[in-house]
Amino acid sequence: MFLSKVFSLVLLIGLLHVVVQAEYSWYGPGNGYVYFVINTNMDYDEAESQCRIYGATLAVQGPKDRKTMKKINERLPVTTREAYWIGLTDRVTNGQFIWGDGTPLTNKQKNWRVNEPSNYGGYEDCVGENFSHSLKWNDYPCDYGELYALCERPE
Ligand SMILES: [Ca+2]
Ligand SMILES: [Ca+2]
Repeated sequence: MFLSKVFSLVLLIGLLHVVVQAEYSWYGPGNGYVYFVINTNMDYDEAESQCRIYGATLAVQGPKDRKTMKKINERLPVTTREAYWIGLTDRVTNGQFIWGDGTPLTNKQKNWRVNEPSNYGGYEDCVGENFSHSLKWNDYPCDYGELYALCERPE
């Protein structure tokens, strides 16, 4: 009897945890995707694999569109306070930025901070948003371990 009560309680807590995560952790700005910030400092590859744990990738569709990012910034205020990796790199060919979905970065999508991308030191190939609280992008070394992760998955 006692054990079954404990079991029920554990089950209830488990269910609540799932509901809370679904309700509060992921935010959908209405573009068919939902967003979540992992608020620990990571390099790019760690960020990518951390998002994968949640069945997500580093955000691609959101950062392609400023209106969507504005909504995300309002609902996930951490995105206005901290810098975070997005799914964009020029690892294959320097200067040619490719989104995580395999599409090339277009002029319309570009959101670089002034004087970026700098490819500083010749090896900045991974992109983070909200550089110096600008809401804009900077190319960082991929092994720079000081950014959060903006994860995205289909709604
Ligand atoms: Ca580069
Ligand atoms: Ca840079």
